[in-house]
Amino acid sequence: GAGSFGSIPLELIEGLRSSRHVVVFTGAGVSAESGVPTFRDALTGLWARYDPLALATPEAFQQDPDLVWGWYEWRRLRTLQASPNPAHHAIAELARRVPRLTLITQNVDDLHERAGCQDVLHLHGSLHHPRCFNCAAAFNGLLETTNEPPVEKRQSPPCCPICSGPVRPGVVWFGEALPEKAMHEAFAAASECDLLLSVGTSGAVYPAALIPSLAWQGGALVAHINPQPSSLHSVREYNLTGFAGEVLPALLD
Ligand code: BJW
Ligand code: ZN
Repeated sequence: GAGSFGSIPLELIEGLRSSRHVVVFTGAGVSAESGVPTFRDALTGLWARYDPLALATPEAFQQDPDLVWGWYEWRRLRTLQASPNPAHHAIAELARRVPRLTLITQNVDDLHERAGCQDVLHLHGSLHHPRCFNCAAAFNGLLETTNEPPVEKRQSPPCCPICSGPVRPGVVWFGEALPEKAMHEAFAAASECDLLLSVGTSGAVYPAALIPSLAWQGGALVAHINPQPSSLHSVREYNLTGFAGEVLPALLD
């Protein structure tokens, strides 16, 4: 169907109908309509208000663990208050309609899971799986789940019960390797799929940003769903310019 973003090219509608393996690759924009801030949007993005080098690197955590832990706790609690939006629900519905769907996300929230998607490949980890900074053991202790609107504040991370090292958020910081299994599966799926939907990502962060190009290089159709159009490199690449929560449900009509 046609929405405020214009009409969907017939090639894409037919590609989606005949596709045996669809990959959906998401970034922060898919959660924006749930009220979870993106990173690089000019006014509302996290990096417009906070310095990534002071918060999203292992060095920052070593230097000031209370600052970094408190900031991620604030984000984790805000995420717990958010709910999946029509974009998350449309992806879950698409997964039920096509023979095979691989969902790859750069997001550290759990909104895809809460919309009913299983086996999500989290390339940049999760806010909800903290681990020890020293020995990497998963931390299973209790963390706050308050419903009060929290504000970011310094707070000491819990101690690892195994080595007493500081517990860190289970996300992938700048300069850190991506989780090997998720990355391998994501690259393989992108290379062999028939159609890839890239939703709400600026494509600024590597190696994740390579994923759409692996798909069109492998002969798949690629559609970018984003209010900011992407530059196109292949005749198989399209822009569906608009909000994920509007474009994705329309794609299923
Ligand atoms: C909507 C919308 C709506 C809005 N609907 N759309 C120079 C060149 C190349 C690479 C490098 C370089 N210098 C350094 C590097 C490497 C670095 C990197 O890529 N840096 C670039 C920034 C230059 N990469 C790394 O460090 C990675 N690791 C690595 O390379 O390791 C090497 C290694 C190998 C072996 C051993 C050891 C090391 C790791 C990268 C980790 C990224 N981590 C973050 C933070 C996670 C934790 C946290 O949450 O705090 O991940 S950064 C941040 O960016 C987060 C995101 O997942 C990631 C991508 O952002 P995303 O999702 O695209 O969001 P935005 O905000 O950028 O875009 C939102 C989009 O949505 C916009 O386009 C909007 O228009 C759109 N939108 N509303 C649809 N309603
Ligand atoms: Zn430990």
